[in-house]
Amino acid sequence: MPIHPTHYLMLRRNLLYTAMTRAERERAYRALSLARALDERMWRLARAGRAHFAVPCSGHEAIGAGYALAMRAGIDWLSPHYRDLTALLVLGMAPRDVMLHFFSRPSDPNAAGRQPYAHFGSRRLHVLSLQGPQPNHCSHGVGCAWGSKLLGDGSASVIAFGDGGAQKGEVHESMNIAAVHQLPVVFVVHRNGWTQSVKRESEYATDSLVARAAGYGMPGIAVDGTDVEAMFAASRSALERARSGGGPTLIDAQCVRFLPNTSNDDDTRYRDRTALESEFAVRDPLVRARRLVAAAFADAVDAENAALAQDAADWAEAQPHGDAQTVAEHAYA
Ligand SMILES: Cc1ncc(C[n+]2csc(CCOP(=O)(O)OP(=O)(O)O)c2C)c(N)n1
Repeated sequence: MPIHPTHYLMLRRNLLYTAMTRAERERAYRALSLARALDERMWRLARAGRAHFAVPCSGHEAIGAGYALAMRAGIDWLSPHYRDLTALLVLGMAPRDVMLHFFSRPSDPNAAGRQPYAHFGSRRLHVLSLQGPQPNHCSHGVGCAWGSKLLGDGSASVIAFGDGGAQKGEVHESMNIAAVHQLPVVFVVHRNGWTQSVKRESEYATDSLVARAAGYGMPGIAVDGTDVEAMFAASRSALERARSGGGPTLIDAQCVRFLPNTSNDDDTRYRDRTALESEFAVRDPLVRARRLVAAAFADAVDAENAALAQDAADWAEAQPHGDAQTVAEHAYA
């Protein structure tokens, strides 16, 4: 058998993996519902001109929830994709902190109000700072995983990026060096089939990206990224492999980007919203996750999260703006 056979696993509920416990399902639903409530509120606020930039995660929620639930918060490390709000929430970011970042207030714990929304980062939560140029954080994440190996501290890293970003040399170099040094890392591609307004066919010539794993000598797992249980199972097995010295894995998580690329984008100019809405009706990760919990529980959580999102937005918007005199703080030069 080759050293690192690529496994093409199409994970199906109750087939190849142990399902989540009831507590894990409820935790997952809570996170997906909170991410959706915050996402929708940010979208409306940006559209209303109350904040300058929103980066929606609608349709991507189950991917980040899957790996964040399988990570050990404060021990493992995340180099997030910018649609990773759910992962941040699971790892412990409070809704008010998300909104401080969204409103670019100086008390924003992600970027001290210096970066547009979705440039996540938290030393406390072990989330590496996300850079504007995509996906530069991949090599930073590999450096972090290399550090874990050198220290022998048993921590693992998750590095997430989009399928457009996956066409950059940065990802090739990151996956190659992670495999060469058998680093404790899980690469996750959020494969929504779009790079802003550019469709998949113009970015890469294959239906999926999982086969690339074999080229680096690591296993690849293809998973339905709108199924939080499948995402959790894939992440858990890849993280266990990383922690036990087995080296890196690539997870190809297919999903639907339901909203435009950002609040600066108008996707009606390049895709058919009616077809998208039909697809999302069956592939909305929140609707799918609802089936994993009791209806009364889901209703109560949704109501609680709507109130949390409103409180977080109202509170953060009322926080003081930055002082122009401090603009150069946190800059190296
Ligand atoms: C180097 C670089 N080029 C272009 C951009 C502008 N940009 C921001 S998001 C984005 C789309 C990236 O698509 P993908 O990686 O597939 O992730 P998705 O948005 O689909 O989740 C682009 C081109 C950027 N941030 N960095």
